[in-house]
Amino acid sequence: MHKSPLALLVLGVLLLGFAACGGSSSSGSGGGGTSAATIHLGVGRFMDSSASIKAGQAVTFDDSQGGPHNLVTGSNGTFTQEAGAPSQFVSSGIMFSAGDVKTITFPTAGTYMITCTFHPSMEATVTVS
Ligand SMILES: [Cu+2]
Repeated sequence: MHKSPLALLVLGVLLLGFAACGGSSSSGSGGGGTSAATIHLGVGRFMDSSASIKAGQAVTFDDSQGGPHNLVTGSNGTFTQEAGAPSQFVSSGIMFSAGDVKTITFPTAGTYMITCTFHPSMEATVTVS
């Protein structure tokens, strides 16, 4: 049994897609939305407390000058399920180590509170119109 040409083509496109995304926070064609705002993470705090984007655009969470963080939707360090929030925001959080830069697409309009399970005083709001 051998792989069909179509399966190989799909695999190739996937590999190219990963290669194109590697190491870069900017998103080009395909896949995620355009990064329209940046929230900088410092040591134990958000350096930007809010961001406003349009549905389908992305927020870049830039921890290049910060420390370890674990972001969830919610407030006061506690995860709260928020309808329409990006699927990456799960109860176990989005882990950041110092130097990480992650771009997250928000597909659905709404106001999303984001906090850090390590630092409950960290709170930021992403408004998606
Ligand atoms: Cu934190």
